[in-house]
Amino acid sequence: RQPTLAVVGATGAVGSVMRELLGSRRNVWGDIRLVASARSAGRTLPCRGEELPVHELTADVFDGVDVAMFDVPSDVAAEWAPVAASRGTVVVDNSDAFRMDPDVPLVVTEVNPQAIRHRPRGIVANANCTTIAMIMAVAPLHREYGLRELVLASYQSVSGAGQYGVDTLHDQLTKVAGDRSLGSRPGNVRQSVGDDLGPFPAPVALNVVPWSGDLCDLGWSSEEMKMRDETRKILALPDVKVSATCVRVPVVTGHSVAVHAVFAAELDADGARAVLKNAPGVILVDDPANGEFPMPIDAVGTDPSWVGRIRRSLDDPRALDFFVTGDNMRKGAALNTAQIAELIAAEFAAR
Ligand code: 2RA
Repeated sequence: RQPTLAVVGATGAVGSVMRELLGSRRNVWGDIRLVASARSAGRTLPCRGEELPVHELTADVFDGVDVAMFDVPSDVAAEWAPVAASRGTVVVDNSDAFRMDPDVPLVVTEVNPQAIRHRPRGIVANANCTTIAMIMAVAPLHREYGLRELVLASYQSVSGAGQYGVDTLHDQLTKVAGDRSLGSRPGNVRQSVGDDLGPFPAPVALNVVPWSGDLCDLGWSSEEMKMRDETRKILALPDVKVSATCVRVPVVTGHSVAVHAVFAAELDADGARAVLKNAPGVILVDDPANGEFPMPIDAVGTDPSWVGRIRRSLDDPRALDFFVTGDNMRKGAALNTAQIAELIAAEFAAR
């Protein structure tokens, strides 16, 4: 039978992409129930070609729901995902509330789909957007060459911080537009942007901000810790070395990562290109002589991770450098969540 799906957080930025995907992907779902906070309940929203009512998030809303895709803040997910699971709903959660729980699989569907089978809490976690963009390219290379170490620098778009982040960048760009003196003297961009920094610790227009997330031990940010911890869990490499520096850039959508990957085996750039060309969910764009690189302005609105600038390290025949870009709202959030949910839907179809 076709399982019933709930979309929890249906009115948010990622929830909107989830609804869009439900209209464009193969239809594996029976009824779809849109769920949001009390504030949005009673509205209708387009989904799969019809206008559907938005229900308030309550325990009863999960009655008869087989699978729920959650895109809500972590504290809301921490409270409500177990409620849904206790009613027999399999939850696919896009927050960071459960990612490192040993009883919750952390899944990127092209990398470790088998992990969804062991889900004792009835919850499956979707990885962080920055991790997903990067791991889509690193995982197939790991299978071929054996990963030993990653040194990463992210270039994260403002939509990773939600609609508030997007609105903040556009508002700041409006303020700085046309003033050609900006950026040539200390502090003048700050003055022009003013005090409203939105979700960021510094102006993001005409700037890059080497910070994303919360402060963790020893000066690392939570976003940097996610890249390390999630990579280790998804690849089942608990000791692999990962160092990341996460940076916010004035891009609306599309997270990019510069990757330095060290492997057990020696490799060359052409061999790595051949691996990536055959990797599911990866597009190779690597022709610098013709100005072809992976960039967010091209990757936005698409499903794959775009990979290019592939070079073997000049100093280590086991190390590869490359650049990867992916749409953080799609594969980085809504799409991978939907793909996990579809794997679970297939279990219902097989019953
Ligand atoms: C960000 N990765 O870009 C976060 C969102 N989960 O801010």
